[in-house]
Amino acid sequence: IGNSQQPEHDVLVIGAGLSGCYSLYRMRELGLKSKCIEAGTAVGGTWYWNRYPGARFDSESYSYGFSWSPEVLAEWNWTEHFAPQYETEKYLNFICDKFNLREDIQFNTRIQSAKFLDDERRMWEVTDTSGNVYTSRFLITAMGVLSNPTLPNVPGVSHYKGEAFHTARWPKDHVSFEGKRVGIIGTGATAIQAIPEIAKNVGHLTVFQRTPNWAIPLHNAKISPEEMADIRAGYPEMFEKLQKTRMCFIHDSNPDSIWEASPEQREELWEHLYAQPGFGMWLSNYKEILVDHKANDLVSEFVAKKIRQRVKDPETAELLIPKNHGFGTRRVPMETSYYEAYNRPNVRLVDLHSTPIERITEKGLRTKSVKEGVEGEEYDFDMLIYATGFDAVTGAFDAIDFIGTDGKKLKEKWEEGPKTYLGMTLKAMPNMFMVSHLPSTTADNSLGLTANIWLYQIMGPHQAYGNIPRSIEFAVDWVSNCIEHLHKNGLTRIEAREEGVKQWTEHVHQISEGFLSNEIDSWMTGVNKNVAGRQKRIVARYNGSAVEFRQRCRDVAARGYDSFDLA
Ligand code: NA7
Repeated sequence: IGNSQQPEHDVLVIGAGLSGCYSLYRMRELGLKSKCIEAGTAVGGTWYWNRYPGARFDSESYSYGFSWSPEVLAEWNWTEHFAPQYETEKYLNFICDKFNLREDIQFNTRIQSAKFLDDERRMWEVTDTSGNVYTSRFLITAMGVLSNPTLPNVPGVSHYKGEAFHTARWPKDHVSFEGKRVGIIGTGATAIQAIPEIAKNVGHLTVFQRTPNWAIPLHNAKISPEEMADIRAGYPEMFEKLQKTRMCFIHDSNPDSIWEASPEQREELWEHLYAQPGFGMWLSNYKEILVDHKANDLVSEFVAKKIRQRVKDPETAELLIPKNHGFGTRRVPMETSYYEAYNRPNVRLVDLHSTPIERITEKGLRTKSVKEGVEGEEYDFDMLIYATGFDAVTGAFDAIDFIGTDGKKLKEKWEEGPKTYLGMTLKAMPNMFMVSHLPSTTADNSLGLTANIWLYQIMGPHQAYGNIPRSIEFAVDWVSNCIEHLHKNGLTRIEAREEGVKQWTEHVHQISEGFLSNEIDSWMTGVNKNVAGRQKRIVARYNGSAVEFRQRCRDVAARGYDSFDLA
């Protein structure tokens, strides 16, 4: 521990995923005494914990990788257009080896509380769950947006005696499905990746679906060495482009209006996009589809038609087609033979709307009847898989007692949704920076609400979202430039102002107006029915373009951070 006036560290980073590792790299580059604390046994964050079958990117691998190291770009080869979990985990380990980052990472350590000490000492006192205390001038939270898994709020979860896994806590050891009766709860982006993989090797798989999602084909493929050489040669151009697109994806936005296209032209565009790899159907669609119910109905009907074509049993197909939300208004899962999995004789879909889960039992689970003529059933399983998602965005913050200068816990202050300045800083939490939370996307309605704005809302509270590593790089660079500025000017305290937080939060709310997604429950609107206090929709994300978000943050830096209180 440092002495009572001087902290032990200049910078403490919480989390050793993509954002934590890059933060550590940059802080060490500045010559600051830095330490990173990680709950897991190794680096990787999302790509360490989510090792369930089928886990992979749905942004193009080369567009997801870091851009800041020419050596890494020159040496690392991606082998698939959408890399699987293990390849990404290996990638981050490769970076940590290369820059010796691991020597400053402490594993197996979970942070419990973080308190800003009085203004004289100007440091954070951080305590882990074993009671060890760390002091640091600056605190960087790099805990991820989707890092706090949740189990279903049904009785009996602890009673089940068979093998049970949450997809975000998947074991490192091989899990065999051979000949087993497996039940999986959830049909979000995770389950939609896992189900076809599990179905290949399982005795019997029962999928419990509450809300169906509009999934579209990923069209993954291997990358040959020749293709990788071409990708590498195109890196400068590609990264430049990613700085210009609203969501930092390689997919171009589409300025065209659906109302100026004939039915044949629409069909032609949608067939083309449906056959494209990646998020094109979501990001390169007509500009109205995420803001205009009528436009959204048309594209939803196209995707419904595809589901009907691909699923042989008409009743199952109808259950898989969302009826209460339109295409793209929730996070669009990307799939590889997901719909075809239901054509296998050993896969069954159970609709939880007609028979909700009553309880988890010792042997499996029991559903109950809520509709006349549809009976509940008793299911026995050898394995139960919870693909039930996360307490997203602010969940990781709620799991730690952050206490600022006003003595209040952050969790209490964010009950009505996060309030941030630039999505990276907070009032009453001096010297704390958030680099991987939901960046509130700054959608600018005056530009016209285009399809691609919405995705932005994913990273940290109120930060620009989209292709997450692009947002991470920007946030980490902005924070390190800020810390460097403070250091050079002999400043040891920075705090967002009430006025700044108010304006930013209003801006975030204002730019999110008009999106159909605001009318839908999902983790992106902060709703998690399994968590008390997460029943109400909030504006957690920044719905504007990354381009504008960055410009606003750069302007603040260019003015010498004069919108902050500095001392
Ligand atoms: P999601 O997208 O939050 O999906 C969780 C799924 O689990 C979803 O289908 C839920 O149904 C279902 N769920 C949750 N609780 C229950 C209960 N109690 N009973 C039945 N079904 C339940 O999480 P994912 O892990 O799939 O994806 C998260 C993100 O990770 C993803 O968007 C990517 O960005 C990466 P519901 O929809 O709530 O009715």
